[in-house]
Amino acid sequence: MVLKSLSDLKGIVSGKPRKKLVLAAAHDQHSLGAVIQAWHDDIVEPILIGDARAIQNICMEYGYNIDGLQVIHEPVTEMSVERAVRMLNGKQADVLMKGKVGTTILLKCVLNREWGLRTGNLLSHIALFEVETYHKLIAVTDVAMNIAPNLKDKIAIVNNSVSFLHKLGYVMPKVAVLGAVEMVNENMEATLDAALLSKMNQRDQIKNCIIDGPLAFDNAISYESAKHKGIRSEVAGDTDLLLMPDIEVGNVLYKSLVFFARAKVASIILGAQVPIVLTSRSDSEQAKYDSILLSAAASN
Ligand code: COD
Repeated sequence: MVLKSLSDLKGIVSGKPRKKLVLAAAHDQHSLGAVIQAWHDDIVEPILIGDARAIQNICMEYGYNIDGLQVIHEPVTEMSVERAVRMLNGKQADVLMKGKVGTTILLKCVLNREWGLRTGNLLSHIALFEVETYHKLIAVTDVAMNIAPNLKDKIAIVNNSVSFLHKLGYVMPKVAVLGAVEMVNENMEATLDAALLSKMNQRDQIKNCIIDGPLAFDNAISYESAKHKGIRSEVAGDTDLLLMPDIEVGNVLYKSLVFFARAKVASIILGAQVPIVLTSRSDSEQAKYDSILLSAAASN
């Protein structure tokens, strides 16, 4: 199966039981709007942790009805995140969502050794983009958590992403490992890692996907461009997942797709005890709603 638009995610979650979602630092209008919509659509049952007065004020201003929802008053941001994470660690809910709090604060709580959401695996971020100029959704990893992944980290990131894509119905996702060029250049580490990942895939050391790399961005997403350069590849021009060399490249691509190409996006953290909805504070309410859908699709 191949997904063409983020609204296809609704088909995947429909009929599944509602997920209990904890919104940490819930006093944020876009996050509240998205969560309440997902509640009305029977996708989640939210628990709001944050500044209760600020939450009430936002709801009054925007006409959100939260009667019947559990609201836990915790005005100190760090404490509201800690309470949310502890609740998930205690298996009292299924999904964590970031509200009005910085990414680093949230991730550090998630990684807390005592009460965090570690599993022993590497945690990684995945974003799914709907871009008008591409024939299907395209996933990008890691644009928000792992800063400079080494080869071992990249293997874990691919495995996290591939398992997740299987949950969405992909059988053999096509993975392009990006570099600045499509040839191995001994001075460009990203191309060396890409070649190793491809070979590991050929030898079945990384399974259930087709990996090719290094590929430059143009030949990863354009069949014409790959053909023009004489690249023979099952992945080129038909990529499902782009593996980024590092967070800077990933984050710039993310923002370029959203701001220049007006792409729609949904994103979550994988590999923790539960899926974590982690969108940028500048992301739209729609992006937050679609990310909630994605977390429900990822949740067991
Ligand atoms: N998965 C599992 N464990 C991890 C991971 C991971 N991805 N990252 C770190 N750990 C573990 C380490 O093994 C170690 O035990 C502990 O956590 C601390 O590791 P450090 O010292 O490398 O990490 P921190 O705590 O300084 O930072 C972890 C962050 C995730 C906060 C850091 O990597 C980070 O800031 N990432 C980028 C976040 C960001 O700014 N994104 C912006 C884009 S919107």
